[in-house]
Amino acid sequence: MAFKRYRALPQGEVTTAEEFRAWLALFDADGDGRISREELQHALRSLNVWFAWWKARGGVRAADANRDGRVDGDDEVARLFAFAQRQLHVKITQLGFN
Ligand SMILES: [Ca+2]
Repeated sequence: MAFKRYRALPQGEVTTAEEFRAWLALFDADGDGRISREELQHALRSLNVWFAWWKARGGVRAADANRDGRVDGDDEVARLFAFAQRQLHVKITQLGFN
């Protein structure tokens, strides 16, 4: 598997939807510009989030407004960002650290 681990941002902080989007893009393994449940699961695992599979499923459900199974576009990314802040019990400033 070609998936690599990244340190997402120089300061390791994600405070805006744009930074969140840039961080998410690091996990877009197939490069299609959309985040699948599997890709989100990798992203959450990199943060040592517990129950990454379950939370990735919840995150895609919460964010996927048009129900195509992927998180894409400004609106859906913003919804996922809101979900991450609300539900993941991960301080958003920890995003980007491995
Ligand atoms: Ca979608």
